[in-house]
Amino acid sequence: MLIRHPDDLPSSEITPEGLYQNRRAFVGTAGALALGTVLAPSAVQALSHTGGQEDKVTPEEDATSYNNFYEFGTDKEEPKELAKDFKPMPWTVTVEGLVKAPRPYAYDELLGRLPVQDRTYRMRCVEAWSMVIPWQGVQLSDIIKRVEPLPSAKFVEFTTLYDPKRMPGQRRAVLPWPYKEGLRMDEAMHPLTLFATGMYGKPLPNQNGAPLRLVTPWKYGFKGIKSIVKIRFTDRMPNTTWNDANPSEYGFYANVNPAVDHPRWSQAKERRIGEFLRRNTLPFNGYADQVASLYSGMDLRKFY
Ligand SMILES: Nc1nc2c(c(=O)[nH]1)N[C@H]1C(S)=C(S)[C@@H](COP(=O)(O)O)O[C@H]1N2
Ligand SMILES: [Mo]
Repeated sequence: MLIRHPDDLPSSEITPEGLYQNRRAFVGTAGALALGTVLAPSAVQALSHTGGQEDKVTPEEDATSYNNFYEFGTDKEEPKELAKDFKPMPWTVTVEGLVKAPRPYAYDELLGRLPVQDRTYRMRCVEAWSMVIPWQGVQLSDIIKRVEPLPSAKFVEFTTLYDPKRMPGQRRAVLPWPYKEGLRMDEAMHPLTLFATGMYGKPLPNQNGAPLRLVTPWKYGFKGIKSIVKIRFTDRMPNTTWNDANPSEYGFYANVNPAVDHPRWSQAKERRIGEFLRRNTLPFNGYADQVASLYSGMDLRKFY
């Protein structure tokens, strides 16, 4: 992510047209998930404002073999291979900070009986490629309500597992471990924001962040922190890994914005995996109707 310009990406970035699948509408199988939950009525119009262009679901094979997960290697092909023996369960998420009862939650205790959402979202990576992924998961707002933050909580910080024995990429200091991300409380409570537990109707593959990862579809892909073991509520804007590693290139907000260039390349266009011609990148990744009001009055060139 720090090193390569999008135009230098290997041809493996571009899916051969032959792999292209013509699946417009994905019908989810929430029952395949191990949460013992009910499928929620689709409260949110997930795909909207495609800028006149069609959105097709990215082939599962591409979404599970071209990954960014530095805990399992810095090359896009490495996570699938290096994470294949990772055992995500049992899993515990520690809830800390400005919350009524800070304590560890077993995975099922945190998520059990919350409605499972089926949401097909566009994902736009800062490296100027994009995908369309059918996620299953729970609204982060439902989890936050369950753990009862205090009114003084203004931000939420998320932390990935740190365990170099299980995550071989952590044996090298390619990033300041553990990986961290954060959201403002209103972003975390927004109905588009998911904790994904599955994709393509199956439990989340290890390389995609098993057993639990964040999905905020109006933000660049790096916000989507994987394999989350800690949720901390705070009254101060938390540090984030990419901002710590390279503050001039990655800000806290990370809202998809075609008008604000990355210092080393433009964000105006993107290459959808599986397509040849580039598409125009849309403000807030096409979710402006749902989320732009969160940022009214903010200078989005300054708060990138
Ligand atoms: N813990 C952790 N989470 C992470 C990353 C990472 O390296 N470590 N990479 C991020 C980046 S830059 C992207 S683009 C997405 C990629 O998600 P995917 O592999 O499921 O497409 O994961 C994000 N979440
Ligand atoms: Mo990314």
